[in-house]
Amino acid sequence: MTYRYQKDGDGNLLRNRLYHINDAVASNIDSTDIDDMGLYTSDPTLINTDNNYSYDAEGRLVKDKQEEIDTIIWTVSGKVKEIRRSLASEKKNVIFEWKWKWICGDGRISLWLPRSGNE
Ligand SMILES: [Ca+2]
Ligand SMILES: [Ca+2]
Repeated sequence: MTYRYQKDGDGNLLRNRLYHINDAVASNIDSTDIDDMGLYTSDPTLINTDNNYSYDAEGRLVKDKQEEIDTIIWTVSGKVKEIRRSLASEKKNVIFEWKWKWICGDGRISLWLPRSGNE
C-alpha cells in the first residue's frame, strides 16, 4: 500500500493529510480492506480536489470518494454533524444529534449519535 501525502521535491512531508491510497493488490482479493483509489494527482493545485480524500481549510475530512461520501459537515465544536452521500450512492446519509440515553435506570447522559431513520 502506498499512502499519498503532499510532499516537496525532496520528498519531505508538507501536510499531514492523507489524500489517496494506492494498492497493488487486486480489489477482489479481500472484501474488507481498502482498495486501490486509482490515479493519484500530486499537483498542489488539484491535490485536495482530484484525489480520494478532501479537507476543509481547518484540515477536517470533508470527502471520501471511495466511501461514496460527497460531503461531511462539521459542527463548530468539531463533531461530525452530517454525512452526505454522492448522488449515485445507495448508502444512507447520516445526521447526528444529541440523544438522551438512560443508564442503569437511575441516570441519563446525552450522547452524540446518528439520528434514527437516516436516509
Ligand atoms: Ca478489496
Ligand atoms: Ca486492498
